Amino acid sequence: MVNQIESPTRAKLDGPDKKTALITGITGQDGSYLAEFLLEQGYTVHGIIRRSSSFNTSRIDHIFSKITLHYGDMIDSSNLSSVIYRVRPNEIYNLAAQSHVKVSFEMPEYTGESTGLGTMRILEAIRTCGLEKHTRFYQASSSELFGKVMEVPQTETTPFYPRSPYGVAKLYAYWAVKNYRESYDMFACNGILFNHESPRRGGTFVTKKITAGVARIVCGNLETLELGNLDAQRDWGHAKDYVRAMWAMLQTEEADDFVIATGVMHSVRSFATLCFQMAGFDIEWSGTGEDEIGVDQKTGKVLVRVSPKFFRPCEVEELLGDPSKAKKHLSWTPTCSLKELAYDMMYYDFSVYGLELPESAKTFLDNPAFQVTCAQELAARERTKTGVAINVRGV
Ligand code: NAP
Ligand code: G4F
Repeated sequence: MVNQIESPTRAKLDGPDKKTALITGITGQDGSYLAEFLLEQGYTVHGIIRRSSSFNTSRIDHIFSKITLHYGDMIDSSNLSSVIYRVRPNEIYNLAAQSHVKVSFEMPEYTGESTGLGTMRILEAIRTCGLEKHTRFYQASSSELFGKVMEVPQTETTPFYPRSPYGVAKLYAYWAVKNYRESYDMFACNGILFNHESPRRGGTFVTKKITAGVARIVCGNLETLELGNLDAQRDWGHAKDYVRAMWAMLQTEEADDFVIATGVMHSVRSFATLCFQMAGFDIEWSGTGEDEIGVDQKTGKVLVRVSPKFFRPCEVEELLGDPSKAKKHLSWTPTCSLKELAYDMMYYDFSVYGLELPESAKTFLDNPAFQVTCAQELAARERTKTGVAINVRGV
């Protein structure tokens, strides 16, 4: 596979109907699924990628030859303006962010710069390039805005109460989007997305930590999985479903903000229980707080223990979204249940560790015909192993 990073000349104008999209954060979980989805819709897809001392494109290697990448960073406004000026996108999806809530307590200023001000930089670049009537803008807003929730479930009108530097940065970005919509009549939308996961989820988010942890325990690579707050509850959906909603928001007549969620909430403990059960363990929980453990009933082995090092200075205890507005105005509904999501992630992580999920895992699925989404990723891993997928970049 031979590819190039775009040289700094202006992009050619495509045919009248072919739309061009620019994705910040294209190397992330959502960016990679969105790029695939937009290619399927016939878009020309550009993405902004950070310079890294090691390859950071594993999630997009399988579409590398179909997209154009530009080096950039959310904290470099002249670079962002220059990319936007050259690409003249019809749609910008702003997904780039320091997206880890716990890390934001350790890097509050950088999180504010990239996740908060970064959004303002893009909005201002659209305006100064004179593209405010040409470019539609999607902002990756977050259910972390609701933080210490003021009502259950949360809707587009629920008051915000962020509980981390990440949430505070996203709040700034949320209001910047509203302000530019009202001030300059820009088509700019906030997608207030609740947690969404997938086989491509970053390894330090709790669902992926659990699914990969179970696979590592099965293959003998990990003794006990250490987690933080097991009582936290989240409304978890599949990232593949959620990128459809991002696109749908930019296809409406009028710019607006939408909650995207499944409307169902589960605890970290119950997600872990489900995953261990899918792998054939009979896990039982005992103790409370920092002393709680999850033990395999067959062997007496401690599978999970709590470590305070994963606690946050301020916790968001529960998040539950009401996606009614998106259902009504975007005709959007999630297709993947929590059990299917867990199965998809477990199937992938087991394959990564050279394992197969037991046949009995399927009995947890309400729909036994469920097809895993990770066939492409697994094929890409095989190609990489055999040395076929070597990217040659234009630098
Ligand atoms: P992710 O996997 O962490 O991806 C983040 C992306 O942003 C990566 O491509 C990363 O590049 C890039 N990035 C980080 N800092 C940057 C910087 N300073 N300049 C340029 N690029 C930078 O996140 P995700 O789960 O796909 O989420 C996408 C967006 O949705 C984020 O804004 C997140 O905050 C938001 N969101 C996510 C969820 C969720 O549950 N997933 C829910 C609500 C909102 P590298 O690959 O080089 O690190
Ligand atoms: O998986 P998490 O790290 O996701 P969190 O904090 O909800 O943030 C994610 O979702 C947001 C949307 O609501 C996004 F905006 C954000 O970018 C990110 O994608 O943690 C989920 C819950 C938390 O309550 C955390 O305290 O799981 C709890 N948890 C328990 N043990 C753990 C762990 N979280 C992590 N990361 N690691 C643990 O060991």
